[in-house]
Amino acid sequence: MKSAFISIIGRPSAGKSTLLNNICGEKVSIVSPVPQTTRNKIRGIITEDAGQLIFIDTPGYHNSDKKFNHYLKDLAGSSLEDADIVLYMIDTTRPPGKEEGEILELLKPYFSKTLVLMNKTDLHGSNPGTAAEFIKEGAPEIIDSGSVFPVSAETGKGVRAVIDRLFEIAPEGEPMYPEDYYTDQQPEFRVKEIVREKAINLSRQELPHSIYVEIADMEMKYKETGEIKKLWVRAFLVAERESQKGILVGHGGENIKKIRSESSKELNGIFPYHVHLDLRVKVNPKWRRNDDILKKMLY
Ligand SMILES: Nc1nc2c(ncn2[C@@H]2O[C@H](COP(=O)(O)OP(=O)(O)OP(=O)(O)O)[C@@H](O)[C@H]2O)c(=O)[nH]1
Ligand SMILES: [Mg+2]
Repeated sequence: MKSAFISIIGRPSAGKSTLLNNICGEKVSIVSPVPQTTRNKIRGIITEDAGQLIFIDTPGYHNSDKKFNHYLKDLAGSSLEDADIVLYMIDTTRPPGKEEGEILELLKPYFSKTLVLMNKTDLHGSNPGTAAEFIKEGAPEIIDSGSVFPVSAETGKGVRAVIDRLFEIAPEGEPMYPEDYYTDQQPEFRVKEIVREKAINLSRQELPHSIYVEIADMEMKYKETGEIKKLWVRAFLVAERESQKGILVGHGGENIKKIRSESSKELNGIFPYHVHLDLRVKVNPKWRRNDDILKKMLY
């Protein structure tokens, strides 16, 4: 049996989380058009006859002096050491540029265990040739070993070839999780992430980085048989400023109602029991500069 930890790394919005979801066949990691959506190491798992692959989705790698970005960058970087295999994802619709060069530099010690995925090949603007040139220049050994794969994380094109290669090169080992597991995330974390995704996708571009979700209260209700009947959750969408709170709430509370109903719909599709969500908005000024909050939230 094969068993491997596989870290997915790349620039913000390269499509790392989309890939993870496509591989697992479930919504494991939240996705949005806004860069820096993922803030944690998210595990997604697949088990086949050949063995088990455990994928670790990471925050988009982005250099910036802000404390918040340092945390995210460290999370992504720290996932490399422990990984058996690294999937380096490039968005072929964007020119490589300086940021891509920095990632390649970071990956240098791990080239021998790195596969390059050229993503978004389904889009008109995709230019895999430019991405291949970039890799050829900075990491010729990866090209030489045939470890470059064109894919579309969105449509799934080319993804099976990557999985087959992963099973081929994965080390021997026993599975770490039961075979029906596709993620190890706790319900509380999944609720927070789904609500954050809906809030990002229903907000203006400048808002998403300023929000996080806090669970104030969560209670499982059981049937007499001991089965879970209902999960009752009270959550807060937390913004940095009053003005942002206003945007999240929307005119007559319209926006927050929409965030709540879209979140509820998705949560009820994910969990095998009914989820009741009570969602409110509050302000926590400058939370992105607060170490205590960041430590609790980003891990
Ligand atoms: N057309 C197309 N869109 C894609 C593809 N992969 C990702 N996207 C889109 O690109 C955007 C970013 O995707 P994510 O999966 O959130 O990217 P990410 O790398 O996880 O981003 P961060 O978490 O911010 O680092 C979303 O709007 C996706 O729908 C692809 O193969 N084709
Ligand atoms: Mg992501």
